Amino acid sequence: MENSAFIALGSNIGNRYDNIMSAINQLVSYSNIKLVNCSSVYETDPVGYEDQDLFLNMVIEVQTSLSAMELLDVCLKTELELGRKRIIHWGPRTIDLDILTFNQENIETEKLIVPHPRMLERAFVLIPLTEINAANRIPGVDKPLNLLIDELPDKEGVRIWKRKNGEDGYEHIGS
Ligand code: PH2
Ligand code: MG
Ligand code: MG
Repeated sequence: MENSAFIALGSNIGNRYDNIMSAINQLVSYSNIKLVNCSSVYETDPVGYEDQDLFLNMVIEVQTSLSAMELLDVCLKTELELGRKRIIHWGPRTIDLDILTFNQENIETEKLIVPHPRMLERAFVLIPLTEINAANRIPGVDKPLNLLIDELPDKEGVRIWKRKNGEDGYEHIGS
């Protein structure tokens, strides 16, 4: 399990919390993906395409022996298994799994860009990420996360919804 990745999760269709928990359980059902940490769950105003329901968002940290591309395939497969349909760009979704960072790597391929290119502007990503990113840094970015968050305009759109309950995280995440 030599690789470390942070993954953002979001949902704004159906039972949003169940969708997020099912996605995490699906990921950790792979023997080569281990859950290391998870943030609180936040309720967030939609960004980009605003005429849609509120999201739940959170960030998790995993360790994995998969490559970044293999982890992406697992994320996309999990989205499909949970019934995601891509209709409107940035529109409503049952589940969205975005790889934010993969080790300290910069990856630019057609299918995957890491660190996630829009994460720096998104309070719904940076706020949960800071909660669990002890280094307080994104690879290749000079500013620490807490300063990046200070500068974001839409922080009020990100409200705590379910606080992480201690070291064990969530009762719904199996092992
Ligand atoms: N995801 C988007 C577009 N807008 N807004 C919120 N609040 N949360 C999201 O996860 C989200 C979004 C595209 O991935
Ligand atoms: Mg996304
Ligand atoms: Mg996505």
